[in-house]
Amino acid sequence: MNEPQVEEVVKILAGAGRVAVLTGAGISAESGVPTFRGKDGLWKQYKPETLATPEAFERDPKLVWEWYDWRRGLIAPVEPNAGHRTIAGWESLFGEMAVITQNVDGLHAKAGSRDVIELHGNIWKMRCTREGTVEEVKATPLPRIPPVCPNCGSLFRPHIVWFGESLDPVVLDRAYGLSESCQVMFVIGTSAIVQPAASLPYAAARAGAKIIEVNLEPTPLSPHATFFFQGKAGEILPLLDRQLRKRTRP
Ligand code: BJW
Repeated sequence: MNEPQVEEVVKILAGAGRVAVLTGAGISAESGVPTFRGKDGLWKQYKPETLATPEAFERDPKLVWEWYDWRRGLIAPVEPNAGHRTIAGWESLFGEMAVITQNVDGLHAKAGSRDVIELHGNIWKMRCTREGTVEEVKATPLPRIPPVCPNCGSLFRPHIVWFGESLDPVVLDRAYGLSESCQVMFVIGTSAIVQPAASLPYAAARAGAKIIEVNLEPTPLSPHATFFFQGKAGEILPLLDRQLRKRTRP
């Protein structure tokens, strides 16, 4: 890593009180959770339109639930990695610190982050298609596919935001509020193309925040980021953290 760049970032972080972190599938990749795009991504094997749209669910709820049941089984034994843990540790370092994640795996909370805004929902939750009630169900494999609401017998659906669906306006408002009030925004492990999440770093930058991107590869955001660190989140974040702690607590 470029040492003067690390030094500069650490200096900025040491003086920052309000930090926001936007994460994507790449932060969980080192824990063994597949990403969506890229050579081993989920969308290489499965078509989003057959599995991650409301139309797909209407057409074949059993197929969609089988896919989610498989993913839930994959994620259940997975542990947060050094990237998630470093981010969780920052809650005690910065006055205000929030995690805005596109991930549905729950690994930020498992790592100890307390303020996590889940833009695209949570794979451990399901929602009644009739009543809109949300329930957390951790069983894997699911005893019945597709699952139904115990109250009214209607189909449950994954509590996840699919393509073409709007994000929860309360959740999105909070994400914009944090983006527009932070001094530093980390953007970690996201291809930075799925809207409206991809717009948050630009909103932060317009409001004066420094943008620090960490990714294995450059993204459309990279030319606009204040700093771009190329590499694994699970290596880069602990390194920045060590340097920062050396500086703030010599
Ligand atoms: C590492 C690493 C390591 C790997 N360390 N890095 C404006 C323009 C055009 C289109 C639209 C628009 N506004 C809305 C749309 C439509 C659509 C959209 O954005 N489409 C784009 C593809 C263009 N958006 C929507 O439909 C959203 N709804 C909406 O806006 O409603 C209003 C509206 C609708 C329609 C039109 C206009 C307005 C909803 C989006 C919901 C996204 N849902 C999904 C699937 C959930 C299903 C599930 O999980 O089961 O959420 S899509 C999928 O992508 C998932 C992710 O959260 C999301 C983002 O992916 P992410 O996290 O970036 O992952 P990857 O795989 O893409 O990238 C991983 C990155 O990590 C890579 O860069 C690697 O290099 C890196 N990496 N290992 C660091 N170790």
